[in-house]
Amino acid sequence: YRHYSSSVKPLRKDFVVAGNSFVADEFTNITDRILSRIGRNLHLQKHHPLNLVHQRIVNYFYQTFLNSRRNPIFSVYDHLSPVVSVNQNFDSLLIPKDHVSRSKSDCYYVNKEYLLRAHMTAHQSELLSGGLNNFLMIGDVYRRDEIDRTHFPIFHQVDAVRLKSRDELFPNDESLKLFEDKGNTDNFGGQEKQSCHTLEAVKLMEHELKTTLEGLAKYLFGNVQYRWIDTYFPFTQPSWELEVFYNHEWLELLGCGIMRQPILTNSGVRDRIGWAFGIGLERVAMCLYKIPDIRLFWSQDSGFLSQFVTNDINTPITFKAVSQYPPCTNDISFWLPENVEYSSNDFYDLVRSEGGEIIEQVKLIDNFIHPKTKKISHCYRIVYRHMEKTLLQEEVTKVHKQIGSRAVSKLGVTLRQ
Ligand code: FA5
Ligand code: MG
Repeated sequence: YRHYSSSVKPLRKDFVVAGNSFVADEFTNITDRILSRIGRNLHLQKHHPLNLVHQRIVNYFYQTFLNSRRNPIFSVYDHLSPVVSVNQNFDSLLIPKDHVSRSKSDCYYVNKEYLLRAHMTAHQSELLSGGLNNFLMIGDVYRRDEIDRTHFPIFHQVDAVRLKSRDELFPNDESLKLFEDKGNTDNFGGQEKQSCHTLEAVKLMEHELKTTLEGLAKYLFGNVQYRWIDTYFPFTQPSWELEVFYNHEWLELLGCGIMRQPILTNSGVRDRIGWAFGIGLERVAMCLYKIPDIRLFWSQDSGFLSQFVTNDINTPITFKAVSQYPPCTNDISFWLPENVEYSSNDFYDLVRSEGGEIIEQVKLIDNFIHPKTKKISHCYRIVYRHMEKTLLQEEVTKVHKQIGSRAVSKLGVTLRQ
């Protein structure tokens, strides 16, 4: 037996994520609560609303893109492990080394080499290297974020890639080309195309991409109003977002664009041009079924799940709240530590770890710098609400106090009275 005295913690700690063991290092910031949800795979659970949306999106691609024998051409990858390398999630997608999306305060790192994927696009390069031309990638993605009705640190995305050769894009004109030799493939946002592409190739790809996605929006939501917004992604150029007008507001449904050519060439694809997009499943399901709170997707309560049992994935379903229990709001104020780095996302994770399911919202409501000492004070409002019962103030007080003392011991803050 090896004994550690209680004051000396082993420096190297082994732990298991999705069936593989890892050694913690200074990058490790996954919490037990996050770990415990890996493998739930809500998108694969029969009759789950996210599974209904998943199936509808796959169906749309199966029926829209057929080969000459009338077989679907898209292949579906929905069992990919959520643990990916830094190379998969960022480098392979040309995301700059100093890009903010890489930071520890935005991502869940397993250690300095691996993280829980922050988007399904992380799998693009490996599937391209495998020689695929048309594919969908579906799974759970992980981002450290604020906590409210529409944000949860785990959500689900469908990503798609479609590549076309010169002959497929211009079957009737031998003289048209995909590429022109302009050498420069840098991505300076705002340009209408990458310099290696011909304008005619990009315009045709843009047209197919946009018609496909407008068709998907109609297939999901019926006749909705939509609009295209120019945007920027490091891995596509040009890039767009599709917004739909639903339940009286504009909703960002997806991001998309023409794939940056170096991603293809680095994966061994030299003779094709591609489009890609990524769409969030929770957003779609919340609108489609009028689900008011993103935490409901994690409910194992039959009152929730039984509402989505159907033999026809296209049946209109409107979620009905089983009952509404009152919220219980408590504030907490503290001085930030002076010599240690502090990020609000660390506090949000701590609140979620301590309070679990009864945390509805955490919001920074006051940020104050003491004029003399220059110390910084934060005040957060925490809304507690149980999905299935009325919370008593004394139960909440217990959790709230525990959050306070954990913030002191783990984050080095000093509570204010
Ligand atoms: C991306 O994740 C890109 N990888 C999408 C992409 C793929 C662009 C391929 C181009 C080519 P973004 O962070 O905007 O982009 O997320 C894409 C979609 O996921 C959003 O439009 C939204 O539907 C959903 N989404 C993003 N953040 C959240 C969130 N916090 N909660 C729920 N859904 C979210
Ligand atoms: Mg976005």
